Amino acid sequence: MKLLVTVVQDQDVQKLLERLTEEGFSATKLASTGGFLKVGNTTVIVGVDDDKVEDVLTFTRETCEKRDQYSPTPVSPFGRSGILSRPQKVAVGGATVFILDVERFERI
Ligand code: 2BA
Repeated sequence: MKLLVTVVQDQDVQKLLERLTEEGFSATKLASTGGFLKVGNTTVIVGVDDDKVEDVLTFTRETCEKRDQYSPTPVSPFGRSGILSRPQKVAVGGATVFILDVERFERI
């Protein structure tokens, strides 16, 4: 069994959860915040059998979009805010997925 820990943009989470539920997967949604942009995102955790990992990755690819965002805090090329600072454009998503081995799973 694997645990997929997936960071997605808030705009995509509803589509992803609907798709996972339709396909019979259980998922848990956690509010989270990106360390770089310091804006809200969502972390979705899904426990699945090994042979279902690729299915979940496919649903994630199909529902989570890549978008450009600007860092809210100006970032200077010299590493701190200042007169030369300007907002930085970064490409966010579709999703960041960590795939972990699950040693044991119990539903009690
Ligand atoms: P944030 O940390 O807010 O990062 C948002 C986007 O900013 C990232 O998109 C990436 O394009 C850029 N970025 C992040 N750190 C950067 C840095 N040190 N220098 C320059 N640009 C940087 P994604 O890669 O799609 O990541 C989206 C969100 O996924 C992240 O939000 C974070 O919450 C999570 N994430 C990504 N990689 C992670 C990792 N290795 N460990 C833990 N969480 C991660």
